[in-house]
This record gives sequence, C-alpha cells and structure tokens, in this order.
Amino acid sequence: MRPASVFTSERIDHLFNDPEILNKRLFLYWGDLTDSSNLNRILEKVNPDEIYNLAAQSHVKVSFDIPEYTAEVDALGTIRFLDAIREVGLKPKFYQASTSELYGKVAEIPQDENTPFYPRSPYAVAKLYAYWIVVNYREAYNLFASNGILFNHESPRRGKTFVTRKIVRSAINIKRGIEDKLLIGNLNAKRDWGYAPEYVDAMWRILQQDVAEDFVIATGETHTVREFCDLSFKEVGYEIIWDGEGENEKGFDKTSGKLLVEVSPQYFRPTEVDLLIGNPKKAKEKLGWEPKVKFEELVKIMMDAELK
Ligand code: G4F
Repeated sequence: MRPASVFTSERIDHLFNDPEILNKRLFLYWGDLTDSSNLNRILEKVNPDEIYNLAAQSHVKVSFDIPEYTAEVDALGTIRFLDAIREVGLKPKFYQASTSELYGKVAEIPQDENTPFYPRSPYAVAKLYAYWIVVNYREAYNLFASNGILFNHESPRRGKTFVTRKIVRSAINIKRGIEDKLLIGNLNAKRDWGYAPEYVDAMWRILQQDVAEDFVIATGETHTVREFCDLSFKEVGYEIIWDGEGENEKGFDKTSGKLLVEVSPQYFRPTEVDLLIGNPKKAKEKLGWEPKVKFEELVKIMMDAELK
C-alpha cells in the first residue's frame, strides 16, 4: 500500500474488512517504488512466487504535468524492483504492466507484439524504459520476466478521472439533475476497450507459461470516445445529437434539446494517441485467452454498477 495521510483502501475495503481474509489470506505492507530498501525488505519478508508490477503514475495527461515523478516511478521504479529481486537472490516470476500507449503514433493497424513503438507522452516514454529493462533483465540474468502489453481495460473500479468512468458518472448525474453537463476532451480518440477482470486473468496466464514472453492483450475492436458517450447516455434515456467540430463540438438531447456534452480544451493532451486497436492473436494461441466482453456490454456493465 502506498503511504498517504488519507485512507486509500476504498477499492479493497470488502477484503480489508473481512476478518477471514485480512492477515489470513491477504497481507498488506507499506511500499513505494521510489524506495529501494523498502522493496528489498518486502521481498525478503514475503518471498513471493509471482510479482505483478501494476504500480505506476498511470494517468497519461497528468504525466505531462509531473514528467519527472512519472519517470521516477514508472521507469526507475521497475528497475528498482528487478534489481531488488536480484539482490535478494530470489527467483519469483515478474509481470510488468506494459501498455498500448507504447504504440502512440501507431506504425501499423492493428498493433501486435512486433509493431514498433512510438510513445507520445512522458508516461509512455517512462513505460518504454520499463518494457525494455524487463526484456533486458530476462536476457541478461535469466529472470522469468514478462510484459503484458495491455490495451485499455475498464470496469466499475476505474478511477473517476479516466474517460470511461467519467462519462458513465456524468450521464447518470445529469439524468439525476445533480450535474449540468459533461465537459470532455478529444471525442475522436479511438481506443480498444476491454473488461478489466478478463485482463487480470490474462496477466495470470502470462506468468503460468513455462517460458517468459511478452503478450498483447486486447479485444481487436476500436471505438471513439464519442461512441462511448452515445451508448452511456442512451442507457439513461438520452439520444445525443452532435453539432459543431473540434473545440466547438456539443452534444444535445434529441428530444428536449438539452445540452449534455461540451468539449473543453483543458482535457486535450499536448500530443495525443489517436487510434489504438490490438491484435490478441498470440494470446489466443499461447495462453488460450480470448476476451468475451466487448464494447456494448462493457458500457452496460459500467452503467449498471454506477446506477446501483
Ligand atoms: O481514459 P483515458 O485517460 O486513458 P488512456 O490515456 O488511454 O490511458 C489508460 O489506458 C492505458 C492503456 O491501458 C494505460 F496505459 C494508462 O495508464 C491508462 O490506464 O483516455 C482515453 C482517451 C484519450 O485519447 C483521451 O484524450 O480519452 C480521451 N479523452 C477525451 N476526453 C479523455 C477526456 N480522457 C480523460 N481522462 N478525460 C477526458 O475528459
């Protein structure tokens, strides 16, 4: 757990508050990827079979504001972890949360394990270092270390500042009269959105292999942010009619004419990743992994959970 002066366990409270689980099946330690000795101590104490390095400053837009910290955690944090493993002399399997953001200004469509990288944010550049240091440590020291190149994966637990959860929450709040309108950034961005629980299953499968390798995990479908808005608002009875272009685009309710969505440049990124669509063929062949939840069902799952 990352130390903080406020409670940060909201998303695991159901485990945290269960006396059959906490300190019986689930053990928590304070940890920080900027602190090598802390990592060494945790590793010595836990002696894990598998490590999933999901720790990161993971917000792409925020990485433009705190680039150095993003590199410190996302890039150097990964080498600290790998080096701690070597230093403590353990041989756990290591999973690295690599990302479709590595493809950035995409060199080909769809993207697979052989597509060249072209990162477009301080976040993606930091993750590029992490990707290669995992490959390097695998080759240099024979560590079982694998990259999962995961495309966007969403669920009701998604942080509120990421676009899917933000849209879902606004659609419902607007319907309930407690929010005026949704302010949004680039409506034309295309993402390959999958369902997070299935992606966690893929992470686990990656570490159950006999040989460490890197895998793309994706649905193979791409949709715009605008489409995500259309479907979410439809769930609460609005049909959006879009008007205008770029910074001036707005979405109105077809029946009432009410303004629902407005573009705000404050959410634009200095450099954007316009289009992501992954090819999960290798994962299907070698991991027996296939995504079941596709775009429409994903929106419905998130809307249903938020409504509850
Ligand atoms: O939801 P997003 O912020 O996710 P993004 O940037 O694709 O990154 C997420 O997925 C990556 C791949 O798995 C991870 F590596 C990364 O850590 C993170 O989890 O934005 C999605 C798209 C972008 O093109 C963005 O410009 O939505 C666009 N967008 C438009 N309006 C917005 C907004 N994004 C956010 N966060 N907020 C907006 O108002």
